[in-house]
Amino acid sequence: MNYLKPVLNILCLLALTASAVAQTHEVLMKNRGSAGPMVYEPDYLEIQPGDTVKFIRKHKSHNAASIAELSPAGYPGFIGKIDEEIAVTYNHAGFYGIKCTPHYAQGMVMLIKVGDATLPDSYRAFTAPGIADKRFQDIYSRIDKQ
Ligand SMILES: [Cu+2]
Repeated sequence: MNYLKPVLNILCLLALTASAVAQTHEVLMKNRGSAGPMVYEPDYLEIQPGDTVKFIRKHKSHNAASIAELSPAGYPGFIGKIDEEIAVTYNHAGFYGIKCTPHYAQGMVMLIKVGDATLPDSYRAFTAPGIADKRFQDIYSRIDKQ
């Protein structure tokens, strides 16, 4: 039965490698979704450092851009072009707010949690424009219920 040991070692190694592989998560940019008009689906993601989020153009005239007030200190941020299917890799733990530039006040926002992080109080205190504020408060209440 000695032949089993190297096989088990290889299986363990494979399992460890698989869990360490970075993933790509897809977010749809839509004119309408289950939460109403102008949405990202999903509007909340929990990912691991090294993972990538790709924004898919389900409908036209949307983009994805970081929100300075809802980003960790020192984060350089990004602004995708309209209709660009931008892929963003997150290497550092924290919460990252995303907005569609033309539809920010119409509530087209989402939040990404990377790794181990606690939602900062400054995020709750920040008032996003228009419907975006209600959508963020809704996301925060879902996080609080976890
Ligand atoms: Cu949009």
